Amino acid sequence: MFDCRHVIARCRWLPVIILLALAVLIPETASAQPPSPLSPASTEAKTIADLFTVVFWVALGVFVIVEGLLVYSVIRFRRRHPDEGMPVQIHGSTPVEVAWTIAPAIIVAVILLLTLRSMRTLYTPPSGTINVEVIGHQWWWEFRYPDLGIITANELHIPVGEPVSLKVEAADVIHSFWVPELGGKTDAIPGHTNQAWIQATQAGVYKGQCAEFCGTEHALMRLEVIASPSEQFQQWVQGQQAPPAVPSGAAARGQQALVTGPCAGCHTIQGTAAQGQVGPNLTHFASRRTFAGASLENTPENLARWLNDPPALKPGTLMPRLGLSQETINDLVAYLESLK
Ligand code: HEC
Ligand SMILES: [Cu+2]
Repeated sequence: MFDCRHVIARCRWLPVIILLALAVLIPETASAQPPSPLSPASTEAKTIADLFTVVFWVALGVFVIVEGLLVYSVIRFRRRHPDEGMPVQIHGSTPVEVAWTIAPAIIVAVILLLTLRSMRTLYTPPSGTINVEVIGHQWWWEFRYPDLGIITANELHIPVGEPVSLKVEAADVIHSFWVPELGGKTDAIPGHTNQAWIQATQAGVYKGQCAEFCGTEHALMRLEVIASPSEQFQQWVQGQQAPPAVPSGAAARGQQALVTGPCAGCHTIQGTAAQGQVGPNLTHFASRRTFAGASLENTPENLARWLNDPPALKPGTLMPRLGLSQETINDLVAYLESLK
């Protein structure tokens, strides 16, 4: 038979070695630095992170006290000799029970009050100067600025320091809008609007991700929030409001192919006959850093690969493979990359 005692005696240091190895290896593999809710860059994310910090230290204190008493008792009252009898058996102690009922009740009440205070901050948005409708689609995000007449995809532009009101909805199934550094998750539910707001405190590009499993490409349903100083934001707004440049040469052939081809049934390009509502609005496609749910960098090479075979880059995507010729693809790329 396998004798456990020998293995344990010999490998007494094994758990320590494993823990040390993990402590060294985990930060190594996690060096890609995913966005963390603990490095908040907005008023509401900070509210959440501050609450988390308090709860964390309280929980750590409770853990240390409880585990400390436990370890102390285990060592202090252990059976020292095999012939030692049973210890005195006791049952119940009113003072101790009162203490361990009241102390946790106080701790939980304090945490409750702090939580209610944070929730009040989170659910009373400062009156937003900018309104955005956030619409989750399988598997990309649509952003509409109804007051500014802008519709874009996967990249939400906001000015730093100003509260932005979000109305979160979904076109098909339930999604969840989540940008860890800018705030908590907001469910995107078909037929129901949820409210949220963001007030970015630092300029930057913040990565987000759909946080509710929504089908095949859930993992590639990403987004970016681009928070920039007010003048830069205004420049972006003007760029988006301007009609796209009139194409010439290859780009003009690309426009022709797009407007007369199947693309027009799914995509809108303002000022053209393409008015489809299935896929992202492409009016200012070239102004975006990324595409396809912020999963691909917006370069002519990636765009050509995408137009050739979308499901090869994003299996399950609702944009089908259209069997376009290399020439048509080149023209379409020239056109789309001219839509600044
Ligand atoms: C059946 C509807 C449909 C057709 C037809 C279609 N698309 Fe799409 N397209 C989509 C959908 C849906 C997406 C979003 C894909 C995703 O991110 O998963 C998309 C994404 C795109 C994108 C990336 C946009 C972004 O910002 O993420 C481009 C560019 C594009 N399509 C161009 C075209 C062109 C050009 C054609 C015609 C040759 C075309 N599409 C035909 C539905 C369609
Ligand atoms: Cu989703």
